[in-house]
Amino acid sequence: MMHHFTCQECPPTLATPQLAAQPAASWLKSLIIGVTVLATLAGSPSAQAAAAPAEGAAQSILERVRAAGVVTCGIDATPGFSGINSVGNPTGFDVDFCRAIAAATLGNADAIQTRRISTASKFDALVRGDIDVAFGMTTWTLSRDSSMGTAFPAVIFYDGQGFMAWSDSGVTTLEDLAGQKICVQQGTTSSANLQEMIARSDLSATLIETPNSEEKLNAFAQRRCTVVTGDRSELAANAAVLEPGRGQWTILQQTISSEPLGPVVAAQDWQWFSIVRWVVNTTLAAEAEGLNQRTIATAPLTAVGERARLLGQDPTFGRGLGLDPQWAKRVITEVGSYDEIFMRNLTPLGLKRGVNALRHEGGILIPLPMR
Ligand SMILES: N[C@@H](CCC(=O)N[C@@H](CS)C(=O)NCC(=O)O)C(=O)O
Repeated sequence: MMHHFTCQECPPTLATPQLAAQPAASWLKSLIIGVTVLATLAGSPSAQAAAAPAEGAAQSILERVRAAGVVTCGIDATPGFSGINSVGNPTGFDVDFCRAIAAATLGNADAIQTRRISTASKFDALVRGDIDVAFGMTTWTLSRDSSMGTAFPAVIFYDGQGFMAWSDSGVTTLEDLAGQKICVQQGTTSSANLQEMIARSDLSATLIETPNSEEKLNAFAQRRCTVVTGDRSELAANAAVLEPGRGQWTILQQTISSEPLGPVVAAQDWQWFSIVRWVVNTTLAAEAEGLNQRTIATAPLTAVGERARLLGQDPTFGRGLGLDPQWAKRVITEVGSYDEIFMRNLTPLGLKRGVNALRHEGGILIPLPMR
C-alpha cells in the first residue's frame, strides 16, 4: 500500500514535547546508557531555572544560562554526533559544540545539560525556552529559519541525504528503490525530500515513518524495510558501529539533497544567536590559525591580529557578545579547534573531512574574520 503523504515538517500535531529520555533500541543501548542520568538531571533545580523564562521583563538567554549555571542543549542519539560515553557523560561532535558554548559563556565546558529531543519537537522546545540550543543534525531550511520562531546561527557540518540498503537486497542505485520499503524519520527534511523525489519520478515505494532516529535504524536492522534514508553522515556513523552494518549494509553513491546542518536557537535573542555563531566560528578560525588544545599552551604571549584575539589578548574582544575577552581562548583550550572536534568524534567512525575542510584545503568551510 502506498503511503499517503502529508507535509510532516511543521504541523501543530507534531508539536508535542518529547523532552523526556526515550527508550533505547537494544543495539543502541551502550550509547544511551546514561539517559537515566540525564532524566535525573532534568529534574534538578538548575534545570528548572533554565526552563523558566523570566516573568515580566524579558530575560535574555545569556542571563538565563548564567542563572542556571548550565547551557541546556537538545541532542539526538547518533554515533559520533551525540551519545553517552562509558562513564555516563554526553559525548560527540554536537556535544562538543554545546561544551564550547558553555566554555565561552560560563567558563566551564562541563557546565552543560543535554536533553534527548526529536527533530519534530525541537523548534517548539526552543521557543518555550526549555532548551538553549538544539543540535541533532538539523538542516537549515527557510521555514525553520523564518516561520517557527527559530534561527540558524551557523553550519557545523555540510551533509546530504543518502540511502543505505541491505547489501543482499540488490538495491544499488536510486532506480532500484522502486517497490522497496524505505524507513524514514517523520518531521525531517529526509522525509520531505523523499516524498518530493517519489512525486517527481515514476517511482513507487512504501515509506515507513518512525517518530525518532533509533526506531528508524531499528526497523531497518530488523528488516522491516530494505532501505533506510537520512543524512549521509548519520547512515555512515550507524553503519560503522552497528553489528549488522559491517559488510551487510551498503550506502548508495547518489545524494539527493543538500543538508547544511547546524545548531538552532530561538529567534529574537540576537545576542545569544551571535554567541552561538561566533563560538562555532572560533573553532574554524582556530584551525585556520593552527591553534588547538595542544598548541595553545605554548602560543606566544604577545601575538598579533587574529591570533591575539583568539588568545584573549585584545581587551575589547567579545564585548558586543556580552562576554569577557578570554571567551574564545577558553573554547580552544577546553574543547579545541574544528579539526580536533572532528577528529575526536567523527574520524574514528571513518567519516572524512571532505567538503567540511577549510577552503584552502579543498573544502567549503570559511572562517569569518574575528575582528
Ligand atoms: N537533517 C534532517 C534530519 C535530522 C534528523 O532527523 N536527525 C536525527 C538524527 S540524524 C535526529 O535528530 N533524531 C532525533 C530524533 O528525532 O529522534 C532534518 O533536519 O530534518
